[in-house]
Amino acid sequence: MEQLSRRRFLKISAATFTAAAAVTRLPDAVRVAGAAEAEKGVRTVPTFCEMCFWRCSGIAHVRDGKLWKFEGNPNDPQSRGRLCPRGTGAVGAYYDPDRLQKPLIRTSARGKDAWKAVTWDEALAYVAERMQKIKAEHGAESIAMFNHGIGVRMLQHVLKSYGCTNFAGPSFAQCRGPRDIGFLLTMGTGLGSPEPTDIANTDCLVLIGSHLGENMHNTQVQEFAQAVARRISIIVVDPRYSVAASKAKHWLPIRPGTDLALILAWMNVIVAEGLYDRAFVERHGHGFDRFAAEIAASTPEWAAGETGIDAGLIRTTAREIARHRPASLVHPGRRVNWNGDDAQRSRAVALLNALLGNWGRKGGIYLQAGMRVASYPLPKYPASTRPLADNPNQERYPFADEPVTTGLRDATISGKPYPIKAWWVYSTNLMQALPNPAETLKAIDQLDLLVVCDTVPSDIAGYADVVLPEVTFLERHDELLVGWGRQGWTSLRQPVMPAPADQKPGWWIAKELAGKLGIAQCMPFKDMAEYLATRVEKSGLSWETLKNDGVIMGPKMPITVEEGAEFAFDTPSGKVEFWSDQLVKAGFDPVPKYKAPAPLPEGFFRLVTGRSPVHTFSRTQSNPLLAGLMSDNEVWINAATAAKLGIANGQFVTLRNQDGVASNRVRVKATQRIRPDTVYMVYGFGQTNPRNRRTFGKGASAAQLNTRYATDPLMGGTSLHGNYVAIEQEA
Ligand SMILES: Nc1nc2c(c(=O)[nH]1)N[C@H]1C(S)=C(S)[C@@H](COP(=O)(O)OP(=O)(O)OC[C@H]3O[C@@H](n4cnc5c(=O)[nH]c(N)nc54)[C@H](O)[C@@H]3O)O[C@H]1N2
Ligand SMILES: Nc1nc2c(c(=O)[nH]1)N[C@H]1C(S)=C(S)[C@@H](COP(=O)(O)OP(=O)(O)OC[C@H]3O[C@@H](n4cnc5c(=O)[nH]c(N)nc54)[C@H](O)[C@@H]3O)O[C@H]1N2
Ligand code: SF4
Ligand SMILES: [Mo]
Repeated sequence: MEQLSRRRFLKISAATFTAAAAVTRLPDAVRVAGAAEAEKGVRTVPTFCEMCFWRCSGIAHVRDGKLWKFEGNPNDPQSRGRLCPRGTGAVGAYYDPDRLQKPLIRTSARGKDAWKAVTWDEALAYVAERMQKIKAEHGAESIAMFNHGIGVRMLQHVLKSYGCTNFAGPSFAQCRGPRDIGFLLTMGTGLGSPEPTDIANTDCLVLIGSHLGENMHNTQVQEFAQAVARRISIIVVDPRYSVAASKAKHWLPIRPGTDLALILAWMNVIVAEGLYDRAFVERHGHGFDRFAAEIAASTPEWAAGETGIDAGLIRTTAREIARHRPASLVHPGRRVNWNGDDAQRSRAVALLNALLGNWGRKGGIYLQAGMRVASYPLPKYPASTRPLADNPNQERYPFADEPVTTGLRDATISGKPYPIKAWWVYSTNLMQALPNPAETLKAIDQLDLLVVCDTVPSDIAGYADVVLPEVTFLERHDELLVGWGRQGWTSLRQPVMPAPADQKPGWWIAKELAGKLGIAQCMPFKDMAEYLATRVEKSGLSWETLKNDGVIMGPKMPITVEEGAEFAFDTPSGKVEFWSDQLVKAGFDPVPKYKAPAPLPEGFFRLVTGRSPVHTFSRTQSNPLLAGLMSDNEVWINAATAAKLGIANGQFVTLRNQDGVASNRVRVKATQRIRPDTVYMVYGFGQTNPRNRRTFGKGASAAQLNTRYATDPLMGGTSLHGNYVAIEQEA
């Protein structure tokens, strides 16, 4: 039997599968590259997008040697032939005049804008020499890496082959980590990406924060649009009237930081009124009675006082959610790190879904299907006897199953459990991604070497000792994407255009570096095309087909479970853990317990963040096409609050947080679409590298105002909504 998911949670015998699985039907593969003949002078190349990490496959069109457009690949289950605005805007990333052009070595103090352009040979010789010295003095573990995205694969492989062990990305502790750990503790599996939410077939969708329509994760947004057209029940919980809220039957404008009270009250109603899936809970629930006793006091009347949401509305929505089960779905969220105790809130979301009995059911959470692709035989990595620096022996964050960025930053500052002397930073803008940039700078002060590999002069590149200019995703091969979803798939990233200057692909940089470090044998292939073709052909798939079509689909597999099927969850009890013995053992609450957020100081507002549909984090602000759509961010302030403060819509203000840290000047959006006690900004603006003309000083940085953050004791996630700001008018 095929493996169903990486952290497989259901142990199902083959005979119990439903035959007619809810697999999205894709058209027969379209010959993408062959289409070129039809349009004279136009070359088409399929490749997958890196404008965000949803990884849609697209088709690039090149006309008369110019990159003309990038559109969706109909063969691809992620894009289904359509890209989001950022994907379409990828053309602007290629033509961005502020792209890094040549390797740079810093010629003055860190953070000063003085550099010399050097050859790749000089740059990598410089890096390799410092790495050798650090390894000799402190061990290879003292060279750490921060990274995001698939492009890092070969660089990471070379560092691992050199003996490095410390790698961390913000996609865990600053993003989906608390959610995955909450679900892992409860259901025995994390959810990964794309989330296995069957929005296409659900009759009731609850979005807690998840701002689909601004969060442009393509497939989900397409299914959400269809759900709106199908007129299903949509319930949105958000202190802000988001795009999703504007499509909802119920908008619950919750007081930030109190969501757990609402979720407990919903479960209270569903349990007290016997509206849950009794058969599922009896068969698959562990500790349900103790759980029910724990939440007995969490009534809607109690929750109303915490959340600011009417008790009657809490009751009505609870019944509505239960009425549609099992085709009722509480979206697990993606960036759930709001308050620093988010793994427990995510556990409550998992339990609410369990009460609806929607696991492996149509319109609920489906079972992820994958496909097998052979690996390339590579030499083994040297063994290390030292613990990982971010979370030695899992003692700091007992349930973290990926490295914690801020833990690695702490280790760099303290030198414990051992000194960290070099950072490689690949495709992550740490000054924006991590809370409290002052701590990042303190850590950088401890380093003998900071290498940043980026495509544009990012904030973090401004502090580097060596800057390595990578080509954009449109100019390179990367590791294969092996996707898990309703049906497994594999897609290819391949070069569309030549590099416009002296930029190089990550794999090429890795290979050159390996040579200079004396470990060339760790990349025993001529180039990435040879590596990829080997993997594909070894799997019995056709390299030609993949190059031409961009995507190869895996076998169809059942993604729902048949009524009455025998299966077990991959938790210690084999069941959904309504009561968690492993949490008790580790000294944590067995059932999520609500803790009220600290009260707002007088004259302050809670600062929360989110996304613009046309930008990704801080990675697209430099793109001329996307900057043309939105060049800076605004601060959303409730219209009545603004009037009281004498602030007009469109006026510039400064935000000053509780620790006295001030933002850049930022435009006010005075609107009724937000609670009076909350202000909102799109994250990723207010960048600090003067070499980037389109981003420098544009808008305000939410990260800079995040001086205070709480850390999730279960898994190391950091709160990003824990700061208060006062609004200061310009003289
Ligand atoms: N305050 C606040 N902080 C947050 C969040 C928030 O909402 N508010 N969101 C959090 C979340 S959910 C996430 S996932 C993280 C994201 O954080 P990051 O992963 O750090 O994302 P970016 O900030 O976009 O940094 C990406 C960097 O990669 C560079 N880059 C882009 N393409 C390429 C490429 O092809 N090659 C190379 N070498 N570099 C490239 C970009 O120029 C940019 O400098 O941030 C987290 N931090
Ligand atoms: N266009 C675009 N799309 C993206 C991205 C991007 O950069 N650009 N990034 C992608 C990534 S990596 C991620 S992780 C996702 C993140 O996107 P999501 O996971 O959908 O949302 P969050 O960032 O968690 O939350 C933002 C929303 O939560 C609301 N909110 C703030 N505080 C609270 C609170 O206390 N309670 C409740 N209920 N709501 C609150 C905000 O008003 C906002 O609407 O987006 C993905 N999609
Ligand atoms: S969601 Fe948009 S930016 Fe992200 S991969 Fe897909 S098309 Fe690209
Ligand atoms: Mo994220």
